[in-house]
Amino acid sequence: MEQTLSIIKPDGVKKQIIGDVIRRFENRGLSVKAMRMLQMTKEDAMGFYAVHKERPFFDSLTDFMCSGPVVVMVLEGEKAIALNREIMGATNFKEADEGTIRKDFASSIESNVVHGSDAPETAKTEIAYFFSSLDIMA
Ligand code: DGI
Repeated sequence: MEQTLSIIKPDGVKKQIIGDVIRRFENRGLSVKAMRMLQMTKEDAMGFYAVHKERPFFDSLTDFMCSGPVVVMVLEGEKAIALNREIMGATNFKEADEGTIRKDFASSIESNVVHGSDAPETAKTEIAYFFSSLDIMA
């Protein structure tokens, strides 16, 4: 069993597709082990995406991520990190496979509805960014 961090980004919350997104995870065997709605500050978003701080889109990305509430979740399952990313689809929705969340709901490369950790080490640090071990169900 593996855990990963999932975020339904501000565009997903605004589009009122929280339920649709979680349904897709659960349909594929991922279980929600922790969940919280919050609104990040600019500093929170900059910290979360620090790995991208040299990228030209960093300011825009972090503005977007604190533009409204998000839903953060810990998802658990077999190969949860890769499975979550498969369900999400490619970063650029134009390149995303049919039936993925981003293909069906994203409206730009930035407003792409969901975030998912990309490796075990990042999953660990991203989960710890939002949750304490007491928040995560066994
Ligand atoms: O792990 P991902 O979210 O699929 O992608 P990532 O970690 O490479 O990038 C993080 C987010 O940054 C991504 O979901 C959307 C945004 N992003 C990535 N590449 C670009 C971008 N935004 C803009 N405006 N332009 C980009 O080329």
